[in-house]
Amino acid sequence: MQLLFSPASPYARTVRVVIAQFAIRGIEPIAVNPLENTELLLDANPLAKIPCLLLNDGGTLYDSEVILRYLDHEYCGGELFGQPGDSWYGETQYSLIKGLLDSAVALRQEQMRDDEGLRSPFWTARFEQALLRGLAQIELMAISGHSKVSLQQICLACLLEYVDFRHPDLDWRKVAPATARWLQSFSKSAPMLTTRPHA
Ligand SMILES: N[C@@H](CCC(=O)N[C@@H](CS)C(=O)NCC(=O)O)C(=O)O
Repeated sequence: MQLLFSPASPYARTVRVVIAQFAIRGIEPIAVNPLENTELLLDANPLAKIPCLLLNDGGTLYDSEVILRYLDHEYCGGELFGQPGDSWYGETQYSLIKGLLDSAVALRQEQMRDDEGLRSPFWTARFEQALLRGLAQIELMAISGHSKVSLQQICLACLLEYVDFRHPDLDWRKVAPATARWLQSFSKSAPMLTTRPHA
């Protein structure tokens, strides 16, 4: 199998961390820049988005949630998602983190529009506020309290390090100080260290 990813993508990073965390073998990472619209990526995903998992039978899986569910089913014994109905609150936490990933990436797109003189102050503020409100909510949840590494923890850590990478001026630690302390130790694990975002 092959995983199309970019070293900056937080969605792809959630998949890469799970692959490392569960020592899943047989997946070759292939770095692509989604904005270059390569034939490889367009053949895999008409949306031209990463991550994509190219399966050995010629099929392709996207987006990150589908790939994570596939890996969980095939290699992680259902430890990540559990059974439907096990925890609707856990599913909601995952949805909140996915929504915050969307806000952080949309905020990055606003940054990139600066070069074209098209950045929107309205949308910039809206994405920043969603991030700060969401992380204040996460501070109240018990996500970082679990001793066993969970899907929510992996995705949250990928989100927070992406925010630090692309939006270093967003002072999220003010609204989520306990989460920030948790990240300090969580980010030192090998799966996190070997997948740190870079341009
Ligand atoms: N919902 C998708 C989002 C994937 C996504 O937006 N990836 C970004 C990179 S971080 C991308 O490929 N962007 C290219 C584009 O939007 O054209 C997922 O979870 O995989």
